[in-house]
Amino acid sequence: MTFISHTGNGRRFVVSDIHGCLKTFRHLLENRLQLTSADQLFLLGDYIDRGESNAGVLDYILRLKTENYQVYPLRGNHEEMILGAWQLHKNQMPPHIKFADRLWDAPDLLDATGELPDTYVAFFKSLPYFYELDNFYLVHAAIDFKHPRPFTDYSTMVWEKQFSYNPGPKIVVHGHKITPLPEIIKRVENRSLIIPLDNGCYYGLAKFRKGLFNFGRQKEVGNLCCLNLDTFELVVQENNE
Ligand SMILES: [Mn+2]
Repeated sequence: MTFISHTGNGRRFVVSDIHGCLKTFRHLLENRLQLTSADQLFLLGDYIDRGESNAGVLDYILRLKTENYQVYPLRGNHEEMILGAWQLHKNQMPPHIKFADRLWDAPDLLDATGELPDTYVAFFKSLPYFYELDNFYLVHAAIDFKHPRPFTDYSTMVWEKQFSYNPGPKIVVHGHKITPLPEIIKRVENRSLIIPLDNGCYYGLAKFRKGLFNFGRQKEVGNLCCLNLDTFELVVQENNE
């Protein structure tokens, strides 16, 4: 079931591409939004890799769910990758090859024996590729509306970086492609049919800052953005890891 109804009077928030930045994510939810269990929180994937607190972000999301917060996480390409690597490892790898050698950037996810804990595997497997809401589609990367059955086109939904066609009427909110802040603000203000939310939060980490020249003006990336689906208010939280 991927249709999510707007229940009660709570707010509806969307956040994408947390990438291991737990402090920033918590500050956004707890201090800026003051999230309550009446609100719905949609997460567009890429919880892990790049930042330092990969396990921390997953544990926090799982804890919110346990505490009856209405959290709806989607699958990003980083979850797809780690799950694929894990399944390959379990099915095909000779036992002497450690899973850690196949992991890219999230060593803190592994237990003492170098395995991926069952709770994380179950979480990754549970993640859907999209949600449909009353006036929105939510997806990690893109939807190919020219595909005969777009919602079975899983690789586009987690990987595609080119996304420019949406016939409407529902707005698509997506992450995955780092988008400069002025462009995000413009798309939100215009209520565009395609709204990007990934502002490259992890570029606020010291180890990535030197990559910022790719984006021209530095102030335009490095924030975790949150969109209120009902008011179209955009909350921009600077990386504070
Ligand atoms: Mn991504």
